Amino acid sequence: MECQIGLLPVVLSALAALAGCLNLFQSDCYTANGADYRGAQNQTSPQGGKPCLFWNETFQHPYNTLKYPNGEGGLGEHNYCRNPDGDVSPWCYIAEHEDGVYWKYCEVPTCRMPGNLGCYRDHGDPPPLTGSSETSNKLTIQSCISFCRSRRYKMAGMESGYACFCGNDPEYWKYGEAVSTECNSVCFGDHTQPCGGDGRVILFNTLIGACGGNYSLDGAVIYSPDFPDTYGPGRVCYWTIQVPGASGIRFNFTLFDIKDSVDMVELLDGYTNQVLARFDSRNRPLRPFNISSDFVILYFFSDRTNQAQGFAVIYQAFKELHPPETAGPYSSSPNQTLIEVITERTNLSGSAARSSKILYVITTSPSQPPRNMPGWTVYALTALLILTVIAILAKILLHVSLKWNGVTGSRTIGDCHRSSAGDIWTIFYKPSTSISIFKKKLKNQHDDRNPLVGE
Ligand SMILES: [Ca+2]
Repeated sequence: MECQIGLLPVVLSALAALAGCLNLFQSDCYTANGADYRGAQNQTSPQGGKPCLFWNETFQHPYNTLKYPNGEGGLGEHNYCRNPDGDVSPWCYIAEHEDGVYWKYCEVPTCRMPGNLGCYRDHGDPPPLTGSSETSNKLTIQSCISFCRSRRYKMAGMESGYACFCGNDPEYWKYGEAVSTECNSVCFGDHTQPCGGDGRVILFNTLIGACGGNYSLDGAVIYSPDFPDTYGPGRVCYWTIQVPGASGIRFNFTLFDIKDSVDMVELLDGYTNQVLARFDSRNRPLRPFNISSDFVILYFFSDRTNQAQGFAVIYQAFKELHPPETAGPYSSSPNQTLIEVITERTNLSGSAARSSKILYVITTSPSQPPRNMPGWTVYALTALLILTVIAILAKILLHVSLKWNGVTGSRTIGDCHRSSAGDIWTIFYKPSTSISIFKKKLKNQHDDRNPLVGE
């Protein structure tokens, strides 16, 4: 399953990686940490890994089918690798030996989200990516990707949880690829995401999580804005998918997490801008479907509240009269495209009423301010703006004076970590510097961050 993308020129490799090296539809994971992995690997590595224990026999540990009897997190009467606690990668319990290790991360080669180019060795001189770089105590995969994307780099790499590298280097692979479990350092800004390791850089295509784009490849994966972080508030994004010569395009939402009914995803006919399908928290895309057009616009909208993970959608253009058949119940009528089925199921009159509003948003500037603003609102906003500027200036002055006083002190990373959350600080990154701020979680203690508990 390993992709030989390193042998291709960089642009091609980046595109091929996003298309998943032709394994687009076989990838088992579309989240960055494999929380959606439901495959059947039952040892910690495909070659010579330790066998996993059955989840219905691990009652001495917090994660077992007695505590989670309804398949939460993919647990069940099996011993497959899973990630029920929002860790950075799938893992499983193993038989405990005298060394005290009773769980391990699983190296699952099929569980690499499209756009993740892999985990690579970094000896530091030169680094695998030689463009811009930064360090941050709030690093997430997307904060690094956004940093690199804004500088027009095609690849972003994270290392040791807090370092971010950008580049277009075609030979990023030349020090060798490492197994995915060597890139399992948590991102300092989000402990559920993997951000490389000690002397290991995890690389991503910077198209991931972009707000919009133009696609003309036969197939690709498109992620919601800011992915794998939750999508931001007030996002208005659209992507064009135009594949000349195609008779239709098949869509498959492999991930869909939208929590309120205002946020939504729509598919529009690229030529007429007619809304063909709308999905939100109440109307989820349950199965793959086809659209009989070679030009489709994907549209996403979020309001100010209730952000969520978002979506990952695979599209694949087809040219033959009958599309590649993997369809489920939607294909009950062979001459009816799936989008027609969906349109039938949707309340068309209601859709049409809301469509015009949406098309207005698309065809006009999304950031257009509201009109007919009362005069007092302008004065209030101006006053607020002035106060904000004063506050920011005061904070900068305070910060500068603090930094001036304390810059000669031997401020360690540990100190930095304990400093207040709003504090701005920088680590000077050195490859192969061993840092272990975060303790490994204790699986024999109750973990309050447990996403399955949901409290
Ligand atoms: Ca919302």
